[in-house]
Amino acid sequence: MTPLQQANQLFEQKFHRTSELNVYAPGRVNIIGEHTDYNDGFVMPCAINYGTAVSGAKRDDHIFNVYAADLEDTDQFSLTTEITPVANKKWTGYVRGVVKFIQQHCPDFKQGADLVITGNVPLSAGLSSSASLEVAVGKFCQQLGNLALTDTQIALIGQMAENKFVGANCGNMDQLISALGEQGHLLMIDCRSLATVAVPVPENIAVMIVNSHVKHDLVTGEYNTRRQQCERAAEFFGVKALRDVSIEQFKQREAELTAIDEDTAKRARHIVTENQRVLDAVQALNQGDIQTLGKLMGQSHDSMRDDFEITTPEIDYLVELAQVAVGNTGGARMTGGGFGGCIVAVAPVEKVDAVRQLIADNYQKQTGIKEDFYVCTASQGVQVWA
Ligand code: GAF
Repeated sequence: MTPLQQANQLFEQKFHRTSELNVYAPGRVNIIGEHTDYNDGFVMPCAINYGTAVSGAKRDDHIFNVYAADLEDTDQFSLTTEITPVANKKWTGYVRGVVKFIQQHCPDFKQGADLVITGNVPLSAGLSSSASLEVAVGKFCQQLGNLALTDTQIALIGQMAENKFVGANCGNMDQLISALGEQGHLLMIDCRSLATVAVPVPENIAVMIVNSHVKHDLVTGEYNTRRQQCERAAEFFGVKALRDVSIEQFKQREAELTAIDEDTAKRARHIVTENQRVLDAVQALNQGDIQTLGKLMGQSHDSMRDDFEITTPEIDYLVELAQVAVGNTGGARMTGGGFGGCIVAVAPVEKVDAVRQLIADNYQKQTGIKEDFYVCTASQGVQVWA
């Protein structure tokens, strides 16, 4: 059963009526361009065939009555009083935060609803389950209230909810791809101008995701530290964001920055070179050159491991195995925020079994952890179903 069918069914069971509005928003995997989004740079993710569904119907009051089916938990709040966070119930922040910031755009939005939420994005795996929830809830509200909001605005509201309500200082990539993804395509996003370029996934090429099932507690703290280091580097170069520093400009002053703060110099080197790798990857894909894409993914991983320092031994090992299995026909790298989560591998479909097998034979033996392996489809962004 799809998440939407499930949400529909659960809605009927829970509220004894038929849902009037059904929305689905996907998670994402990032092919290349990591931690570049909050540096106003470039990313190239795709939406995946795992996502979050919201089914609901209007109430005749101003209450949002929410059932999170997967957590078997509920939340109620009024749209006519100030919306505030609930302690120790993190998931409610994604819903409440989105509704709160929608009201900042559309102050007349006070329509109550009963809602059921369910999804199949693996949680805490770095595949953007929270962004897909934010975008699904945002789209639900837009449809419910017939609000003049574009999908891009909904994505940015989701990011704002995460930054200012949930308290995670993320960039805009995850929400944008969940809102704007295109079936069969990767989306190159300029995270400053928000311009997008859809790049077709070449025929016969598979996008594989391997969940390491490693998650470190320090994710939020380390993520914020990386952001601060990037901001410090931008200040050093006298620019708004590291997006504005070319590789040549970086090299000219690299030694000077290293002498002041070596870590900051390394973080900047990752961002400056990663932005270029995204642009090169677009070009390679447009020429159907998967070998070059694979090389760029490998360089991106090395840069995340050595310069940005956001990988773990388990993730490095998974990447190594995937790289051995795909050889020079494709590539592999860590994907997402880091400190665990998933790797992504791209290669001709006939390589899928070899990648799956090599990892199945070795990863658990080496780490004691069993991985999950997915072949995913580049999918459409947020959608409304009658
Ligand atoms: C997380 C964040 F939410 C994104 O904004 C992005 O920075 C990503 O890590 C790293 O590329 O998913």
